[in-house]
Amino acid sequence: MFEEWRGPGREVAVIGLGKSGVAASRLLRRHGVSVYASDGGAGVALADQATGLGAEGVQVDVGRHDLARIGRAAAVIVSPGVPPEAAALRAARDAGVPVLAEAELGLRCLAGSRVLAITGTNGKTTTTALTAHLLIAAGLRAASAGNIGRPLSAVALEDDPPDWLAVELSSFQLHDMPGLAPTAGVLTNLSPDHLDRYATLADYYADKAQLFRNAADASIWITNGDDPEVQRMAAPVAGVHRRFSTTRVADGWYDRRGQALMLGRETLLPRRELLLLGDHNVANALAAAMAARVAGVGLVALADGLRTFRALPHRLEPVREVGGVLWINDSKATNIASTEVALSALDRPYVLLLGGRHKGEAYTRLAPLLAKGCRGVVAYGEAGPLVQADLGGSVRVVAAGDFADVLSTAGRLAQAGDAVLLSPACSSYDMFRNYEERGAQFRAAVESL
Ligand code: UMA
Repeated sequence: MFEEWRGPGREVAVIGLGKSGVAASRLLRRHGVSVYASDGGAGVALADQATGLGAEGVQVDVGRHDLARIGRAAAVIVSPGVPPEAAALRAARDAGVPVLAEAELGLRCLAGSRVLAITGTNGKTTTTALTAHLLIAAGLRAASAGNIGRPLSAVALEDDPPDWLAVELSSFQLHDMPGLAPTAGVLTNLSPDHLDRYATLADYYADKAQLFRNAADASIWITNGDDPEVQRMAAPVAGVHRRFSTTRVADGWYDRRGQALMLGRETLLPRRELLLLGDHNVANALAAAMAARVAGVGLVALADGLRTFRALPHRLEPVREVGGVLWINDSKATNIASTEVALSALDRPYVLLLGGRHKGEAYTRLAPLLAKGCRGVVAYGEAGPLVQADLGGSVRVVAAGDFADVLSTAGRLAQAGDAVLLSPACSSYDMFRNYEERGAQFRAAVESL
C-alpha cells in the first residue's frame, strides 16, 4: 500500500486534523509517504497542530481544503467527523481518488494485532472497554482503541503494539473500511441515531452493516439476540453466529431466576457481582465476555475480570452512597432515549435531575417510566420550564436555579433507600463546557457531601 503512495510527485491527502488526522499524518510520514493534511476549521488548537505537523514534514492547510490538490492525491485518509458530502471528499470521489477511513489505515499497519471489532448504536463504548479489561485481566497484551478515543493510527505508531485490540467502530468509520476483517465482530444493538448526518435510517444501518462486509465461513459474529433489527441484519451473513440475550437461553444469557450471567450451560457470574446497573449492562457484559472468550480467556478469568470492572465515567456511574442515598452520574445521557435506559436500570425509588439545553424532543415520553419509581424531578437550565410543562401533570416537578441549587434540592427530596440520578436528557452547553464538565461537577459535589 505505502509502495504505491510513495514516489516523486505522489502524496496522500489527510482530511480533518482532530486526533484521527494528526495520528494518520504521523503514521504516513513514518512510512515515508508525503502528506498534505487540511482542516476546514480554524482556531488556536488547530494552528498548534499545524505547526507541530509542519515540523514533521507534513504540508498543512488550516481553514481551507485545496480541492484540486486533493483531486491529484494517491489516496485520501478521512477523519470520522467529516461527512461524505463534504467538498473535500466530493473532490476526491470526482477525481477517482480512493477514500479510506483513518481506522482502516491504522488497522492495515497493525497486521500483527488481532482485532475484536465492536459496533452498535448504544453500549459499544462500555463493551469495548470491558472487552479490553477482560483481556488485560487475563494476562494478555491488549488495549482498546478506535471511537472510544484512541485512534488506531496512534496505536500503530507504538513501538510494540498489543497482541489483541478491542476496537470500537462508529458507523462513520465503518463507511470507509473496505479491508475490515476482524477475528470477531460484535453488534450490540441498532436504533435511530445520527439523523443529522444520514438522510435516512436505512443509510445509517447500511454503514453499520459494513462490519460484515468481508464475512467468511471462519468469521465469528457476536450479536444481540434480543434485537430484531440486529438479527435481520446478521441473518444472511457468512460465519459462526453467537448470540447474547437477557430474555432467553442463548450462547451468552441472563438467567433471571438464578440471578446469574451464563455462558451456555455454565454459570459465569452471579448478577450481584457485576457492579454495573441495568439489564443493558448485563447484555454488554455478556457480549464482552463472549468476545474475550474468542481470545481464549477461560471462565474463571472472565469472572474475575467482570468482578473488577467499574462503570465508565458519566455513564450510569454510581458515585457514592450518602445517608442511604445513592448518587449516580449519567451525564452522558444527552437525549431522551439514553435517559429512558437509565430509568429502566434503576431498582429503587429515585429523584431525577432533568434539564440543560433542549434538543427538540418532548419530555412527555418519559412520563410512563417516571410513574413507576420517581419521587420527584428537579428541572433546571434552559429546558427547565419545558420539563415542567411536559411532566408537571404526571409527576412532582421542582424548579431549581444554578447547579448547586439543583443538587441541594435533590438532596432534600431524596429519602434513605433512594437514588439521585443525573440523567439530563439534554445537552450541557447552557451551563457547562460539555457533558464531562457537568458530570465532573456532579461528582465533586457528591464527594464533598
Ligand atoms: N473537518 C474538515 N472538513 C470538513 C468537516 C470537518 O476539515 O468538511 C474537520 C473539523 O474542523 C475537525 C475535524 O475535521 O477539526 C474533525 O475530526 P473528527 O471529528 O473526526 O475528530 P477526531 O478528534 O479525529 O475524533 C474522531 C471521532 N469523532 C467523531 O467521530 C465525530 C471520535 O469519536 C473518536 O474518539 C476519535 O476520532 C478517535 O478514533 C467521538 C464521537 O463523538 C467521541 N464519535 C461519535 C459517537 O460516538 O457518537 C461517532
